[in-house]
Amino acid sequence: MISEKYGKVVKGLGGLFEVKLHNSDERIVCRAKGVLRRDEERVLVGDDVRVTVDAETPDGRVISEILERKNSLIRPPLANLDYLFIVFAAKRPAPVLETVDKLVAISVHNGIEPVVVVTKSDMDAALAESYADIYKKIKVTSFVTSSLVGVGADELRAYINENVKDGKTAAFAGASGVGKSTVMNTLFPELALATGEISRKIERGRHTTRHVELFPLSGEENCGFIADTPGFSLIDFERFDFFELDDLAYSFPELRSYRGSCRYADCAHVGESADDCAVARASELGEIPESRLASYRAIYKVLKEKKKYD
Ligand SMILES: Nc1nc2c(ncn2[C@@H]2O[C@H](COP(=O)(O)OP(=O)(O)OP(=O)(O)O)[C@@H](O)[C@H]2O)c(=O)[nH]1
Ligand SMILES: [Mg+2]
Ligand SMILES: [Zn+2]
Repeated sequence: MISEKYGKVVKGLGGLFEVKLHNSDERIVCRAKGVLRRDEERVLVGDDVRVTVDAETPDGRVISEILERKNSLIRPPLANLDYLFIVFAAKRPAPVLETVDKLVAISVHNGIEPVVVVTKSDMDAALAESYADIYKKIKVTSFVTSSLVGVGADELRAYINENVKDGKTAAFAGASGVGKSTVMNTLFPELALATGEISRKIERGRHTTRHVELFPLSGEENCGFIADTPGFSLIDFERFDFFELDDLAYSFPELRSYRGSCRYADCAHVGESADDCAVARASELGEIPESRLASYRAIYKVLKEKKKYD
């Protein structure tokens, strides 16, 4: 007897996938058919899939189709995201805002709502607030938290409960050791995720979380899902999801309103003088945060180089 079931992939490890069936608590473990194990068409956590079940064969559960995706990311490897919580610490590890801004740009480019979470405010509350202010200024929802002294958890939980529902999916992403798993445990203690130490010498995380996993936020039908993901290392950014140079300015939302205001229609807003470039002018006036423009220009340079060789 062959039957078909539909569900969402919540975990994938060593060629086996765990699928939570729609409108049910039941989870089944299955493999994926050949073509769905290859690079471009690989099954991702977050995928809605059809599973073909052959009751007569052992191993007879196979993901036979990936249903249409809203979006998919390479890092973190997830499909159908609605929200990306971009997590970085006020200190230890010190944030690299260019990396944060890459994640914001990738979210915007893929139609995913970016949300910034600054952790470890107990280490330097003023610094944590100043980071959050950068993102508030450009109208990205931002939170300041400390899992150590219990700051910000109620606000963040309320935001998640209000928005991540009706089958929507959110993921926590960021460098290793910033406290992604810790903050998720503070928000939802029943998750009981493993958390790790920070190396004293190099002030980096130790890659405690090893795989992406999606957790239903309640047992209710059509609840929301949140994912914990392994922290990035710097090398990961070499193999990042990226997009065309021409799409970059659109992925920095605060630049959009200056479109058409520079002296030259094709102004790339890189290194132009404030006389010619409305973005440079806006930055001098403090309308655009300095670090954001610096990130934009750094990413521009990388994409421009890449375009040359494509
Ligand atoms: N001072 C302070 N330390 C924190 C806070 N949140 C987490 N930590 C510590 O930071 C370290 C790393 O936390 P994790 O939650 O494992 O970090 P992660 O982002 O999940 O790291 P990976 O799984 O490797 O990506 C642990 O030692 C935590 O105790 C915080 O708010 N304040
Ligand atoms: Mg973790
Ligand atoms: Zn310009």
